[in-house]
Formats: sequence, C-alpha cells, structure tokens
Amino acid sequence: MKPTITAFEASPDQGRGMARDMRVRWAFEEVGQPYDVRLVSFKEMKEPAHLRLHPFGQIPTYEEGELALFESGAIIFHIAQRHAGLLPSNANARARAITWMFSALNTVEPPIVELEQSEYLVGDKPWYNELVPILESRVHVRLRELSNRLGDADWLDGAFSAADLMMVTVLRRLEDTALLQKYPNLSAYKARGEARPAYKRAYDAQLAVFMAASKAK
Ligand code: GTB
Repeated sequence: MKPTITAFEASPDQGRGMARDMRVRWAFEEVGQPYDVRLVSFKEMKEPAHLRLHPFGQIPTYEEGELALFESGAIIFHIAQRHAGLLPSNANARARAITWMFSALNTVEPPIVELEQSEYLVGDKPWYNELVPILESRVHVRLRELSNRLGDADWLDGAFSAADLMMVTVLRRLEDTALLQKYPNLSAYKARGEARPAYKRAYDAQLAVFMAASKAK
C-alpha cells in the first residue's frame, strides 16, 4: 500500500525544502518507496481531522492503511525498518545509526531551532541583539563537537544511513546563517548529502508544490 504523508500547502520557505516533510520524502526516495502527499493549509492543520493524525497540529504525518504516525524521526525510523537501504543490517551498527538519528533530533537540532525561532519570537525586544550571540554560541558548541567527530569521514558511522539523512536535514536549517562556514568538513558533509540522487528527487518534488501554487496565483 502506498503511504500518504502531509506537507504544507504553502510552505513559508518558498520551495527551499526546509519543512520536515523534506526529510521524509528523502527517506522514501532513498528506499524507492512511492508515496502520496496530501497538502494541508495552516487552518486545516489545527482542525479535528488533522489533529486526529497529529496531536500537535503539524506536518509531516504518515498514513498507511490502519497505521498513522507523526514525528519525522519516528516516520523515518519506520521507513528504515520496513525497507533496506537506510539502516545497517549488523545489529550494533544499526543501534549506532539509530543513536545518531536521536542525536540529530535531540542534541543538534534544538539549539539550531532556538536560534531560528528567536528572530520571529523575540526579534522586536530591546535585548534581542544580545541574545543572538548567546544562541549562536550554543549552536557553535554542537557544530564544533560534530565536526570533531566527523573528521574526514564521508558519513557519521560507515556507510550513508538514516542518521546522515537526518543530520544533513538538520544542518540545512543553518543555510540562512554563516555558522556552518566555519566547519568545512560539515559543509562538505551537507553538500555530499544534498548531492545524492534521492535527495534531489525529494527536493524537486517539494519544489513542484511551490511552483504549482505560484502558477495558480
Ligand atoms: N518534531 C516534529 C517533527 O520532527 O516532525 C516537528 C514538526 C514541525 O515542526 N512541523 C512544522 C509545522 O507543522 C513544519 S516543519 N509547523 C506548523 C505549526 O506548528 O503550526 C518546521 C519548519 C517550518 C517552516 C520552515 N520554513 O519555512 O523555513 C522550516 C521548518
């Protein structure tokens, strides 16, 4: 059965693939699983039908027959469990890859999101300009640590896995900043992920949503 995910009808990123459906699309493309997308408006996301799928009224969601999931991490883990290609078969290597997936979501992404959200949450406060370097320094701590660990390896732990897919999508969130430039190996790592054919197919698919909406206007 073809799974259906949800994505923004009108993504604020204007087709740059910054919303979290992008990582799910990429996972599908990596394993060769066709999928459908149901586009939802901001209003629909907060209505009962969508809240039954996602208690926090967000995208992405995943539906396949009786199964409904939310949280991009859980969805990608589910896809990776069901298909070969995103997690190693060796049990220890698989556990390590899952550990990296969690660390992308729980350790690296939060300070990046805090920085990203600070501008629209408190950008008008008189102390905002003092807050930014503090938040940036928290991001730098994680980037420095990640950079040290990655070293000159291509991927986080052996072959490309769902861990890299997750980490690359997290690092992409820094595109509007200069923070990543300080870490050439992380910039190259991100570029390596984005150069994968599956990434490109996923990117083009979400861009097509934006292009179609722009044409319809
Ligand atoms: N922990 C959840 C997950 O990993 O799935 C977080 C899901 C989430 O944050 N969803 C966002 C959402 O639905 C979209 S991805 N927001 C609407 C709401 O909460 O009401 C976050 C996002 C949105 C837009 C951009 N952008 O335009 O650049 C980037 C990232």
